[in-house]
Amino acid sequence: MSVFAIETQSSDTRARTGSLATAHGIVKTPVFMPVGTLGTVKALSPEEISACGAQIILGNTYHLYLRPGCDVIDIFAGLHGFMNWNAPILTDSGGFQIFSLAKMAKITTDGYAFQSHIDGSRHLISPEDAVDIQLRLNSDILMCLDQCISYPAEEKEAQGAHELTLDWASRCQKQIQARNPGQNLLFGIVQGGMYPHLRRLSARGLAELDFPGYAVGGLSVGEPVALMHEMARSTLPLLPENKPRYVMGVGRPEDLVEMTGFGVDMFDCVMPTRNARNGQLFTAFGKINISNAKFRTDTGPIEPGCTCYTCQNFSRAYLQHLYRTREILAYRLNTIHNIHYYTALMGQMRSAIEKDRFLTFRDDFYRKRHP
Ligand code: PRF
Ligand code: ZN
Repeated sequence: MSVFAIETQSSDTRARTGSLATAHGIVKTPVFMPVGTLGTVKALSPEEISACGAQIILGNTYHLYLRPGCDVIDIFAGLHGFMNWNAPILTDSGGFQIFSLAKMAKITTDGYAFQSHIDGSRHLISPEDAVDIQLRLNSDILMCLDQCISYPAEEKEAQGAHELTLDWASRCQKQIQARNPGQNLLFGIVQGGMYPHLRRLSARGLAELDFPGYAVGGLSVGEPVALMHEMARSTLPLLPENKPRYVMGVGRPEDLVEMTGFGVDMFDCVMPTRNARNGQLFTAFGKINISNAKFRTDTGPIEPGCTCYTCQNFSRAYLQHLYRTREILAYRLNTIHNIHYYTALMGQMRSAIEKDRFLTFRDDFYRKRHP
C-alpha cells in the first residue's frame, strides 16, 4: 500500500501535486509545514494554525525529549493529545538541533552524546532512541537520525557524514520495523555536503532501503543560494519519483517556488514565524517591515486582497503601533499573516500545477516582486 499518490505532473517542470495519507489525515502537496518546535507554533492556538491554512506542523524531538520529557507526553498518548492538535505532525529527529544547540555535542558511530542547553544534563541519543522517542510522541512522520554538516566542509567530512547517516537510516528503519508501529511513517535523509557524487551515493543507498518518503538535508547551512538551488535540483531526480520528497529547513518564498519546480513536495522553515516576531511581513510584492515610518498612518491592510484574519481586520498603522509598543497581539497578528502567506503560496502553486500553468505562475510571482 502506498501512502503517497501523485495527482498531477507539470508538463514543462518537475513540479507535481499529490496527497500524502497519514494517521491524522491527508496532506495535499506541495505543502509548507509551520515550525512548532516546542509543541506550539509560537503565538498561535491550534484553531488559529488551522485557520491560517496549515495542514501539518513540525515538532522537534530534541526539545520535547528534554522538556517536558517523554513521560509527560506519554500521559496524553503523544504530542497530538498534549497540544490538542488533531492534524498531522512531522517530527525532526534531533541530529540537526543537537548539532546547533546542545553543549559539547560529540558524535560517534553510535549516536550523539551531548549536554542539554537547558540544564547541562548529559544525554546519549542513538538512531534507535531517536525512533523510539518519535514513536512516543506518536509523530505521523518520523525523521531518521542524521548528521548535518556546516558549510564549507572538506570532502572527507562530507563523506563521513553521508556514510554515518546512511548507516543510521538502516538502523532507524530496523528499529521502527521492530516496534511494528502501524501508520507512523519514517523518512530517510540525504546528506553529502555540497558534493554531488556523495549526494548521489546517499540518495541511492536510501532508495535501496525503500522508505515511504525522503528528505534532502544539509541545505541552507550557509552556502550561496545558487549552490543550494543547484544541490536541490541535482539531488531531487535521484530520489524515487513516486515518493514524497522534503527539503528540510527551506526557506524563503522564492526558494519554495524554485524547488517546487524541481519536484519538492514538502518544506519547513522558521522564517514566517520568526520573522513575524521581528516585524517582517511577507507579501506578493516582497517583504515589508511593519516598523517602517511610512506605515505610521497607513489605514490599509498588510497586503490588499489577503484573506487572513489580520488583513481582514487591522491596518498597517495599528500593527505598527502594536509592534512598536511590543504588545503580545503584534506577534500573534503578524504570525497569522505570515503563515497564511506561506500556506496560500503553496495553495496557489498546487492549483497552478493542476492547471499545468506552473511556469506562468512562476513568472507572475517574480514579476510582482520585481515589477
Ligand atoms: N537534518 C535534519 N533536520 C534539519 C536539517 C538537516 O540537515 C536541516 C538543514 N537545513 C534543517 N533541519 N535532521
Ligand atoms: Zn494577511
